Amino acid sequence: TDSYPKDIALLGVPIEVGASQKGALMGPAALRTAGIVPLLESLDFSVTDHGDILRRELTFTDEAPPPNAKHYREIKAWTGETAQRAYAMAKSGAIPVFLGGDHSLSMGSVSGVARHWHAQGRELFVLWLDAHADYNTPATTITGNMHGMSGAFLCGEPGLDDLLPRALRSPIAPRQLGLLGLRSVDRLEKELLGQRDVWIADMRRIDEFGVGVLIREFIERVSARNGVLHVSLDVDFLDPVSAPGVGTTVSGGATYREAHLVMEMLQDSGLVRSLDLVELNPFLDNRGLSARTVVELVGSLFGQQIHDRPTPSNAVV
Ligand code: HAR
Ligand code: MN
Ligand code: MN
Repeated sequence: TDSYPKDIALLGVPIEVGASQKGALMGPAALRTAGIVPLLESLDFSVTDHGDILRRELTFTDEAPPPNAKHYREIKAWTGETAQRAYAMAKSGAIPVFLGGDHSLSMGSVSGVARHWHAQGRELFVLWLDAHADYNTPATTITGNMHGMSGAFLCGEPGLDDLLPRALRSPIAPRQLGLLGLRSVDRLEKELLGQRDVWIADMRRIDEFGVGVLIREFIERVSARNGVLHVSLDVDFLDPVSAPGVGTTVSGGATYREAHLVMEMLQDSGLVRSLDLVELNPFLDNRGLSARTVVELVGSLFGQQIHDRPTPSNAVV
């Protein structure tokens, strides 16, 4: 019904304190080095690269942080700025693509785009491609790492209530969230998720039914509500064979082709209006392999056909 946007807006969000390991702040640079801009241009998008949010320009508050939320004040500063930038980018009509940075950046990116779509009267669905559920709260977390709390925050779970000013927040309902690729969930986190109407396809379900059947089911949930879709791609969704450059690898992840099929089917759906690329840690990578893999997936998501891809497509040079 509405035509697909021809503009893509890139924003680097080099945040790393939400993760347990340092290095994700180099993610945006690695994604650019791997050629994300020329790739999107080759697919006929008009690309505007807004550069990176600069840490030194953030505003830090000095309130007492809640318990069990490491680097709360810094993440609050990133989240506020990211949410405002995300809202403006979505409002411009472009497809915002957020280059991370650890997964705590999604607290800002999704809040901003959700606020835009809420104002348009459209429901925003969020597809979380991840080994982890990221559905901890300060009450359930074991580690206190805030990249493990993004999904719960976005669904309005308690414990981080002052992270974003109310005017910048636009919580989604748990039924608008889909988790694909799970294989590492904490006990209390699982208990909380079990009480919510989140759509979940873990690796066991992918093995049994195939990722194509599952992703079609989720796409149908979105289109049945005339919704739009935000994709949040955590590099650890992929098996470490294809993407070792991430701080929290978990074996048994999505294969290279499974991940591409997800992207190709999302492209066919025409529903994707924004994207996070998170947790890439170039310090841990193998000669750019993971950055290249992610950029290739972006190609499939935005219309590159398998028979139009260079051969060999993922050679490490
Ligand atoms: N569930 C664990 C925790 O809360 C691990 C979270 C790891 N998160 C990421 N993002 N790598 O998915 O600490
Ligand atoms: Mn994650
Ligand atoms: Mn993860």
